[in-house]
Amino acid sequence: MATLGLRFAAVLSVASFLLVASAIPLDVSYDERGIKMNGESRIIISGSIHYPRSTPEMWGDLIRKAKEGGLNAIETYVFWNAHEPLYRQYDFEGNNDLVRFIQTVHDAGLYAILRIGPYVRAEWNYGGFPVWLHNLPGVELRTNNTIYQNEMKTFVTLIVDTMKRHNLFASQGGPIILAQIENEYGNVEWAYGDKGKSYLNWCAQLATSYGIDVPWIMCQQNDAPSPMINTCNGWYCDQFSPNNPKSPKWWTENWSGWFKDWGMKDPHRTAEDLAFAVARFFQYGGSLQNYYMYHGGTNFGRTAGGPYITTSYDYDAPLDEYGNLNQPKWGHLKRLHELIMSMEEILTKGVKRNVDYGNMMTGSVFMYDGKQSCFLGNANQNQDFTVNLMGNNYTVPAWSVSILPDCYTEAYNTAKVNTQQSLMVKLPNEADDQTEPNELKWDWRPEHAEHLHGGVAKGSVMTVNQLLDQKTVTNDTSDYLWYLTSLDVSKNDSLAGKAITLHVQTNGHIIHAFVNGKHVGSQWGTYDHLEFTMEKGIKLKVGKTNTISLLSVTVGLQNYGANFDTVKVGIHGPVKLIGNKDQSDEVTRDLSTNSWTYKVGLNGMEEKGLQLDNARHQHGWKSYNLPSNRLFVWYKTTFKAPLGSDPVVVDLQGLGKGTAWVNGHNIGRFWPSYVTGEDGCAVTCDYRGAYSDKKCLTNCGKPSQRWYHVPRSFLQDDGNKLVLFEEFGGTPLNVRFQTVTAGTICATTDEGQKLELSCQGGLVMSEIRFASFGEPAGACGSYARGSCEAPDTLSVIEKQCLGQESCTLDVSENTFGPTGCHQNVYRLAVEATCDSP
Ligand SMILES: *[C@@H]1O[C@H](CO)[C@@H](O)[C@H](O)[C@H]1NC(C)=O
Ligand SMILES: *[C@@H]1O[C@H](CO)[C@@H](O)[C@H](O)[C@H]1NC(C)=O
Ligand SMILES: *[C@@H]1O[C@H](CO)[C@@H](O)[C@H](O)[C@H]1NC(C)=O
Ligand SMILES: *[C@@H]1O[C@H](CO)[C@@H](O)[C@H](O)[C@H]1NC(C)=O
Ligand SMILES: CC(=O)N[C@H]1CO[C@H](CO)[C@@H](O)[C@@H]1O
Repeated sequence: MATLGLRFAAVLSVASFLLVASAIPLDVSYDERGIKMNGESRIIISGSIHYPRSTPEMWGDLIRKAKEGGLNAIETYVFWNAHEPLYRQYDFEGNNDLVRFIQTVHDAGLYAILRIGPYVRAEWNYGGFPVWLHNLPGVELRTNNTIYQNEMKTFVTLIVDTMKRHNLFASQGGPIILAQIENEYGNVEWAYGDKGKSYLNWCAQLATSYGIDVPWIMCQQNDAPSPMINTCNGWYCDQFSPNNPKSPKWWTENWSGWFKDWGMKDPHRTAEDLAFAVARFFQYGGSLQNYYMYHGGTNFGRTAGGPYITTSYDYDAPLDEYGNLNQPKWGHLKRLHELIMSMEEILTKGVKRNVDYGNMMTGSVFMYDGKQSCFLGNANQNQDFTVNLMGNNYTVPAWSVSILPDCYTEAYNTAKVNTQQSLMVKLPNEADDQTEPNELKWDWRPEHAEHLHGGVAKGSVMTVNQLLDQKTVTNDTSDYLWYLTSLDVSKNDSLAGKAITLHVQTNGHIIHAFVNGKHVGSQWGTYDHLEFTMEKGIKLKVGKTNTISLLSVTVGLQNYGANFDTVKVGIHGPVKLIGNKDQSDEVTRDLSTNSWTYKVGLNGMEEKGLQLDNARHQHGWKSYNLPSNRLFVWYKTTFKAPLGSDPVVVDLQGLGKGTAWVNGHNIGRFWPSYVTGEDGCAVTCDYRGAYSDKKCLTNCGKPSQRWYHVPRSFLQDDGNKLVLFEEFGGTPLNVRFQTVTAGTICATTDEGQKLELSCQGGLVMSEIRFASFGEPAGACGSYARGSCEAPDTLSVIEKQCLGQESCTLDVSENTFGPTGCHQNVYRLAVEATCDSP
């Protein structure tokens, strides 16, 4: 964290140097067809990469892969609570270096779309709002409220001014071609009544007042006031039309997959279906679309929203969490992007004629300057159709779009994936001395909670006769809040001699309950059920003072919904003791208005800083008697960075729940003990039919997140430190560092196509395990030969590809020799193993 002035001065000198070469102002305008750059109509294919979800060291590579994947723009939100975590204390460093991120986009020659919000949703903690904002007296968020509007204006102005100062708007020669104010407000506006409408207009006026000379958008806002452009977010947007007939048809969030919460299986959206949605959007006159996400990345630290959003934000995006190509999705879309871009002029300027073949089968012919381009779209989910287009017959598989750039040759069909598939594997850390027997050495110490044993809580913030909302007390500076109270039980007390039940009602997300220093139970809710009641049998000491200590733990604050900011969290009560529950002599003692003392955070973290790289308290760690099944334990170990440049993950299998730090960097919450349900993972995934996040699931009956990303830039060559805070009593004995890379690559490619086979991260093809050109069947891992094939296929591929990182094959009889088959089109199936050279 630095003061703003200093930081800006430092960035300015670098940025102004970089900008010299390319600072040519661009005039950005639009008409109903789309965006115009210096008067020229353009197609924009953009992808979301959120800068705080990766590191500056990763940005260049991610953006380069996005460009290679055929994108011409990168979109990001701006994250208010990352930049102003505490009131007027700003952070624009490291992962939060927004200027550097936009500059990196610019350096790659791409455009940028800046969605300022400042509300973002994004499965980001509290939707991007800082919690201090909620704690301002009299404030109401996202509505006609002066206190809120003043703060929003201060922040948005800061961002706009920062971008201006670094000449980052297109009108200044920078990359930003569009900006967004608010976000999906249309989804919730009803809940705010007239005040909501008035706020919406105020947002539009605020945006316009900046005079940045690039268009402003408002997504999911079908009453967007002119000149705000209403845009679509969704899995499909082909049927969308903006409220203002002068606005173009733009798609700001095409969900490339879906996010995951703790307990959820891995969602997958197939390459076929995603390509189908994109192709249809352009068939129906769209001219700007953005993948949400193109790279999802990681919710480092406490940035995961929620509640219950996992640390991984992989999203099944074209680039995986670690920045690897997610194949075949990345490559299948790349071909589509290149084709759409090659048709830019005709799509943005051409006249369109639609043909309706019935049964949700449609054709579109674009005509311009004597040329024509065609789309054949089949939205029927189980029937293939053969249709006649300009005298020729074409078969269009169910749920697919064929693109014929000259209305004659089918250059692409969304259901025919001719790109390789990569199966990623995790490899052991060969750099670590302890690879034999592959165990890390651990030190441990308990979390010291003196207040559990009747001591006075150090650093307690307050004592009041009331149960308070957790975020109001903590300002969300920690996940942890102790609610502490005590009661005297005398011999003549009506509770004495009865069986006692402790009853705690909480609004979430986890509680650990202790009575007289003894753990009596832990419980948590789920993504769908945040509130829950805990009931545990306890023992009270008669004639003595009894302490009741409840640790309430948040797992990311609510980020979505009307008035989501007011959703309660923590123990709101009642908290009761029930004697002889459900019997005729039942008695209840309500403790909700007892004297409650509040203590924020953990001693090990807030007081001792055990997680820090240069922890003040090096003593007190033990290396013997590693605990098993003990709650609230700190663990630490050292390890060597894995060799090479492949992404690094840490496998936390065996642990319960907590937080992990590598060299002082918080790599996020872990919860591998949260196992997904057994059912719902079909063996095959049918891409046909409308996608939903319940389709094509994997990872049933397994930890919802077992591996955690450790960015290379968090590591040094030697002596790396991993610190864990374990809340549930899991064991670190199975913890391993690993690298992620493509282990097996497979492809089935039609004759006439070019197939690029490629390992990632410096690996080479060490074995061609299967190759057949003819009529092969089956899928990756279980390919089978057909009745005919070109006999030399394997040797040709071995000659071209073995020992290579990548190779390109012309899939034809020219390359492999005659197949002896009698089909119209032959296919190549190939499976190769990638290994270190
Ligand atoms: C919005 O707030 C302004 C002043 O803060 C007030 O004059 C106006 O009546 C409010 N509009 C609505 C619809 O509440
Ligand atoms: C297209 O299909 C129709 C109906 O099956 C057939 O009559 C016609 O001859 C075909 N046209 C061509 C060019 O193959
Ligand atoms: C939370 O913020 C308020 C001011 O908004 C401050 O008075 C209070 O001390 C803060 N609490 C913590 C635990 O930081
Ligand atoms: C219980 O006993 C204590 C003294 O031991 C006395 O002060 C108190 O009033 C008694 N309470 C009741 C409810 O009888
Ligand atoms: C705006 C929009 O297109 N929303 C769509 C999002 O995706 C779901 C599921 O396919 C559709 O039902 C919505 O219409």
